Amino acid sequence: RKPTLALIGATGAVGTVMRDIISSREDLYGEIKLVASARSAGKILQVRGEDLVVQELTPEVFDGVDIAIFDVPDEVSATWVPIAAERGAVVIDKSGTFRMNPEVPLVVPEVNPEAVRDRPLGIVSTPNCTTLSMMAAMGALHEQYGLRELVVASYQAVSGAGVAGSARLYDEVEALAGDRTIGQTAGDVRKALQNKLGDEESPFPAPVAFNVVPWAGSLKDGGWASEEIKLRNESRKILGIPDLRVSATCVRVPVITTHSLAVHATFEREITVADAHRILEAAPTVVVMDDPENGVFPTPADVVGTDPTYVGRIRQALDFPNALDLFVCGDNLRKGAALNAAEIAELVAAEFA
Ligand code: 11C
Repeated sequence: RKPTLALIGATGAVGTVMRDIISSREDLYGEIKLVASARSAGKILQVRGEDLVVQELTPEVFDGVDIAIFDVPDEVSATWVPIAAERGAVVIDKSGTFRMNPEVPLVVPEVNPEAVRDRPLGIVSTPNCTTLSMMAAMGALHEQYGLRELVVASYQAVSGAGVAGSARLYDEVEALAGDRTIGQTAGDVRKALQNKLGDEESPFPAPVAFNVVPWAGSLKDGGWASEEIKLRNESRKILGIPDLRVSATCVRVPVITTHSLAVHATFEREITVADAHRILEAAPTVVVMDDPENGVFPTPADVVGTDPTYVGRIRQALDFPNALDLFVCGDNLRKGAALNAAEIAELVAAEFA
């Protein structure tokens, strides 16, 4: 039997990509329901070439649903994921709410697909897009060389903050464009944005156009940003290395979509650039773009809208034994969010075959 699928948060940044991904991959589903808040209910959206009316999020909407993919804010997931699970759906949740719950598997199909079956609450979580951007590559290297430490700096796209994040960067770029005096005096970018955009709300704590912002998420103990803590905890859980040493600095950059990470990874034994190339080239969802002599490396502009994890700038660390430095790019809305959730849904759908 083909399972019934519900997409909750169907109108958001990830929801839009999700509809596209579900429409372009193997069609494993019977009925598909699109679900969103009361504000978006009644809209007509397309999936698999069909027009569907968006339904309001209510308990009854989950009746008859076998698999429910949630992409909604943490607090909405906290309320509604248990309701969907109680009504019999296997829930795939993109929020941060359940990821570290020991009874909820946190799944990246390239790394720990078997974990999807161990779901006592009927809930499977999908990781944060920053963590996900490096997991396929780091999982492949870990399998053969044993990962011990990760030191990471992220370069995160604004669409990580949803539709409002992309809108803000477009607005800021438009507001600043054409003035070649901007960006040369402290505070002039802020002032120009205030003049042009007034008090329009930004999801970012500083201008993101003509700038980089060393902050993503909310404040945690010790001055850490939530995104940095997620990257540490989620990497440990997905890779199954509870004592993995992780330190991260998460930074927002003026890129619409595709997160990048500069990774310094230490392994149990020596690993050469050739070893890393061999392993990563054999990993089905990883693309190696690494030819320094010809200026070949991944950038968000070349990666956005595609599915793989791209790795380049692979170097053996000069002063640190058993360590590699590398640069990873991944579309934060596709593998970072919708694609990973769709791949988990496919693992669950296979149980209905
Ligand atoms: C960002 N990674 O780029 C975040 C968004 O825990 O899923 C996703 C937050 C999360 O802002």
